[in-house]
Amino acid sequence: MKIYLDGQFVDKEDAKISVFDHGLLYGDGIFEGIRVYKNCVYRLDEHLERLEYSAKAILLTMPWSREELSELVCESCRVNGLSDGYIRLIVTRGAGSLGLSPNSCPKPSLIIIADKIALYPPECYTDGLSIVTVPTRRTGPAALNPGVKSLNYLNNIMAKIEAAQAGALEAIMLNDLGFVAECTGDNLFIVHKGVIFTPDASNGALRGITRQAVIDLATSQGLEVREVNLTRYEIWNADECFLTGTAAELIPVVGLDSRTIGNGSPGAVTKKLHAAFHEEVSTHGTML
Ligand code: PXG
Repeated sequence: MKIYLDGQFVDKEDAKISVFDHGLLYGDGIFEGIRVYKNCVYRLDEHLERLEYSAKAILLTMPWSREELSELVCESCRVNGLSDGYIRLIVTRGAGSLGLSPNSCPKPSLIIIADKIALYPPECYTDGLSIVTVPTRRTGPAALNPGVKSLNYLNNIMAKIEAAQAGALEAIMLNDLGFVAECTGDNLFIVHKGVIFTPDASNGALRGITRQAVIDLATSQGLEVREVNLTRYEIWNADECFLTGTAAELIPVVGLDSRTIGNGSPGAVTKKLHAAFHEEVSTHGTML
């Protein structure tokens, strides 16, 4: 495996960064998780746009153009012979001195890993997940805006640990007001009486690329999608529930907090959107 690191492709064993990198010292940096399907990088432009937004939010000036980053992502797949897989693009603040100020970091680092990913066992996609709501809340926009895909995921990692302690593979995170924000690495949708609902981004949900793809697909199929405030109550009483994310793709949820959702198996709308999503990913994207 070859990793792109600051201007060159190096062996995995040689892909090393400084212990003074503020990405390591403070989680100061940003990233994107991107998928490639059948030699097409799915919605690459949207991922790079979100990366630029994250960079702007944390006042990190990226010296690479959108076109350069796009080419490097594609080149990383080509170099590794990866036609189907997962790309992790990371921009760290770079090496500096001890102390929080990014002013000591003159040069951000760019890392691109092109690899495979399997987030959940295959049977979870056919049977659905049973998940839990955890105590750790999603950070509010006045702290670290959840729209920033930063290298500091401790908030979500705490929630993931709490999920595991409760015997679940994923967790619902609420915001400080008690509304549903999202899961630790996925956005959440429910279906109720034929209408699709998802937490509005203002509730602390990342504007997921997969979330938007599913909204677009549902709308184009004549389904109504509403971005709203949701509580656990609406999810417990939904007919269907599913999660979306680049790594997770689209996965059904059939239980939450010991309540069965719908009839306890993946619903018709979920299955329809799952099929439409897989149809779309194999036909939309930037060719390698
Ligand atoms: N919410 C959060 C907090 C995320 O990190 C998503 C939603 C889904 O967004 P996209 O754009 O991918 O549809 C993400 C992104 C993992 C992992 O290993 C998952 C993500 C990021 C980093 C790691 O599970 N998902």
